[in-house]
Formats: sequence, C-alpha cells, structure tokens
Amino acid sequence: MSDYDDLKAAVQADVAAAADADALERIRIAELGKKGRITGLVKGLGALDAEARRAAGAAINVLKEEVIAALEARKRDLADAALAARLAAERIDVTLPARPAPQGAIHPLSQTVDEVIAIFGEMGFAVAEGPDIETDWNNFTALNIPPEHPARQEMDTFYLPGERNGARMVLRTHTSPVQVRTMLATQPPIRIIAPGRTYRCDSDATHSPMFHQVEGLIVDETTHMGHLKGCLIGFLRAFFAIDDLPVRFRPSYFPFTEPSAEVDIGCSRQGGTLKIGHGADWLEILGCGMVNPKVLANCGIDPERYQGFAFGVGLERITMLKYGIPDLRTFYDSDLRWLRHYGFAALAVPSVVAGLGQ
Ligand code: 2NL
Repeated sequence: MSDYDDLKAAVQADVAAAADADALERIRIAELGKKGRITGLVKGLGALDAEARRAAGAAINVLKEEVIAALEARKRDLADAALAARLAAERIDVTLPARPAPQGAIHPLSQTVDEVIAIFGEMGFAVAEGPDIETDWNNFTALNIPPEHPARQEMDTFYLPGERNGARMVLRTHTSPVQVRTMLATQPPIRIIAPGRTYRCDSDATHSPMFHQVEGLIVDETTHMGHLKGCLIGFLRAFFAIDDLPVRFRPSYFPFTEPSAEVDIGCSRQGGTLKIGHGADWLEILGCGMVNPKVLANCGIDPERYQGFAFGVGLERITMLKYGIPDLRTFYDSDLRWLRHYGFAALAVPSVVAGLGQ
C-alpha cells in the first residue's frame, strides 16, 4: 500500500472516462503539467527530511509511471476503437457488380462501309481515298460529263466561290474523282473501291445534301461485262446475306460508262412491307457499266490496250434496306438513343469469313 493509492485510483477513473485524445491531454496537464497535482507532490518533497523524502520520492515516481502508462494505454485503446469503427464503416462489398463503363457504338453507315470493304477486299480490291473538295475537271470533265449536262448546273452541284490555281472547285458529287486520280497516277491493273462523303444540292425526305457512296473500278487488259456481273452479283448476295438473291441488269445510260446498266434485286411489296430476297417485284440498288474509252483516254490509259468496269452504290440506301432504318434524316441527327438502338458493337469487326453483320 502507498500513500498515493487514492490519488492513483482517482486519476485512473478519470483516464478510463476520457472520451478522446483531448480529454486525455487535459488529464496529463492537470496531473503532470507544470502546475499539475503530481508535479506539486514532487515540489513538496523538499520540505521533508532525507529519510521521508527518499520513501515519498520513490512512491511518487511509481505513481507517475503508472499514470503515464494509464494515459498511454487509454490513448492506444481510443485509437484502436477509432480504427475499428472506420474499418467497419468503410468496408467494401467486393461482391457488388462493377459499375458499367459508358459504351460507344459504331454508326450504321460506318458498319456498312466496313462490310463493303470486307466483301470487296476478299475479291482483291484496295481502298482509295481523296479530297471532298475537287476540281471541276476531276469531278466532271474527265468523266465525259459535258458542260451543259444537268448535273453541272448550280442547282445540283455545290460550287466553291472563286478558283484555285485557275480551276473551278466543287464539293464532289460522287467519289469517281478518287478513281480518276488513281488512273492518272497509276497504270493498270487497277482494282479499287472508293468509299466516302459526297454532296449534292438537294434536301428532302429521301435526299440529304451530304451523303455517302462507294464506287468501284477495275481496269485490266481482258476485263469484260461477265466480270462486272459476277462481281456485283457476288457483292449483293454477300451484303444482304441471301445466297439466291435474284439480281437483274437493266440497260441504262451514264456518260462515263458504255454500255451502262442499272442493277435491281428481287423483292416483295406485299401488304405494304418491303421484303428483300423473294417475290415478284424489283428494287433498284446500284448503277454500273464498262468504263467509257473516252474516260480511260482522259485519264492517261490507252483504251486500245485496256478496258474495265465501274459501279456506284449509295451507302445510306443499302444501309436502310439491310438494317430496316426507315428515315434517311436520322443518320445525321447525332441522337444517342437512335445510335444505341441501330449502332453496332465496336469489337464485332465485319469479315466475310466470320460473318458480316451483328
Ligand atoms: C449510280 C451510278 C455509277 C460509275 C458510277 C465510274 C467511275 C469512273 C469511270 C466510270 Cl472513274 N464510271 N463510276 C459508273 C457507273 C455508275 O454510279 O447510280 N450510283 C449511285
């Protein structure tokens, strides 16, 4: 037993009741600070004789150590309790499903371009590209389209103001000028498709001033109309994924091809709904022909030695037919709900071998 047991018990009770680190610090100052109770006891030792001072000093030192130990133990307990409370409150449920990341989608027109490239790529066609702003010569003159031709009128073609290097500039009305550039730059054999944006001064429910086209061109020494027919029948059957799709070639006229043809696919319109692939009706789908020898000559290719075929397809039209998109104008609205509905998964890259769509 020591003379300080009561004091020790009182301090221990205070320590046990301290709710936080601040309360503990207040106790430390009250007991061990400069004016603290235990500090006062040490100061009082001087008044005692040597014998009593030694005994009391030892007892006060023991008391001091015990109070310090009690303060530190309580401090540790409070810190442990605070940590335990945080761990409980911030516990992560690792079994919850991950938050979905925002997903993009491939625009149906991009999907169609990729499919068309996959089909013609398999047949050995390379992809060629060129500028949207073209010379009047590349877009019209080289293609044997005379100055008085209706396509050249302001109401059909967007002409740019002024001239560039003495040439009148237009927004290309088809992607043929890409093929003209290819013929001017390289000698046959040529086997290319030219997908891209095209422009015509026309805007209603079925015409947009900006639209998309794929043109194709083969030039070689022995290319003939049989190649043209086999190539386009193969393309249409692969694109619409109908092995026995009926295809019909109808005589037509384009200044840049001779002979020229329009191509129809079999369909039915029974009950007011269009169904591709069977039935008694026909649906016009593209234009084609043997490249006019004048066009070859204009582009620096000897028409006595070389001949070829060309075709042009509207991409919006075949996309609407294949994927059942009823309104042309929705292609350019940038409506995310529309894109999520009609769009395609980014990783489902079309390939003829792995399957084109979806
Ligand atoms: C259509 C018709 C066609 C071509 C485009 C072409 C290009 C060159 C030479 C000859 Cl460089 N022809 N292109 C030929 C026939 C038809 O498009 O109705 N397209 C939607």
